[in-house]
Amino acid sequence: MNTIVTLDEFIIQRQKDFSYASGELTGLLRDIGVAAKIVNREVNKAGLVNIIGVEGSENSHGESVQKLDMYANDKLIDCLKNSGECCGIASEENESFIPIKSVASKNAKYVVVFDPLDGSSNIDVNVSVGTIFGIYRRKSNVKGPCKLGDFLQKGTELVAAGYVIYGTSTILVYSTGSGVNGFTLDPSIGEFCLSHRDIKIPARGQYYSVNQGYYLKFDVDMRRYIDYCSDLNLRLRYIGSMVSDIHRTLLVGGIFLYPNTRKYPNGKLRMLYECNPLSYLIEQAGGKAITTGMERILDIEMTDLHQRSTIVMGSPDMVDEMKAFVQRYSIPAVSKNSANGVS
Ligand code: AHM
Ligand code: MG
Repeated sequence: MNTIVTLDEFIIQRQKDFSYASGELTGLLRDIGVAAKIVNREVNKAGLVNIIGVEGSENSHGESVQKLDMYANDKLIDCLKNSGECCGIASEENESFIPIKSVASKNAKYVVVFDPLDGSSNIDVNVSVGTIFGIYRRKSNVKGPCKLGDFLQKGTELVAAGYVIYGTSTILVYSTGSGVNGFTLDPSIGEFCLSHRDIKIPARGQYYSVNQGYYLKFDVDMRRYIDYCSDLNLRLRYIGSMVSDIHRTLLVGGIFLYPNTRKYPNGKLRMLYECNPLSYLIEQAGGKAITTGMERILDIEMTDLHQRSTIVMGSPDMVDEMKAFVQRYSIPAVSKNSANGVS
């Protein structure tokens, strides 16, 4: 008989592997797991209760906020506030970070960043959405409140990151820097159970994933590369929920792209809440993540909580090939400007 390993058992087991671990990170991960179960319960019954639909407010990016987003946001904040292991939170749904007063005189060492419900435009049509999170060790003094600088750290400083996908099954995938593991929620016992041990992304895959509807709004380099993917007979898959697109990419390989468009000249996806945590996971699984300017995502300096970036990530050979392709065929700056109608 196969032995079931629950998320809690696995986290505790892993803590024993690190002699320096104090248990705080372990506690945080467990609290995120609890919040994920609560959010999962509501996502699953979204069609039954009057919780779906636009709430009527706008988030800090000027986008309409849906009720389930706010529910997930509130639950994650509540769970983390009560944990006592976290001194501050930054959420995609909040303009500023939220300092947390120390609980039971603990001097919490970590800050948590998250996108509570990524892909929210998909909620009303029953397509998979997800929660993305990242954990950083604070830079400021543990005796005082957390500061902006605790959040504006490069992705290389992440101590843990993960996501939860609320899909055909609910799966939590995380890494603390020594590989990536996935846990599927067994609703009959209410536990996340180890189902995807030590995930390794294939070196290549059959899929490219990009919003092809924006094709004419992409730079010529990206258009050519997308044509090349099509010429290679790669299959196009684009869910429009980054967690779902990255989950597929992680398991079966492929390349995911969100280049700059006219509407989003710096790219749409947020560094802190989407690009960094998911790039960390992809790298931990053996993949690569760069900008369309060929810079490693995890090396990008952070200047703003809601900073955006372009992104190309996935199977290592495919990202390398994209880089080589664009470098080989890129139009020199002068003629590129004239190609875009700029004189
Ligand atoms: P969100 O955080 O507001 O849901 O936006 C992020 C989402 C990603 O999940 C997804 O990859 C992307 O936006 C889809 O954008 P588009 O519809 O422009 O292709
Ligand atoms: Mg998002």
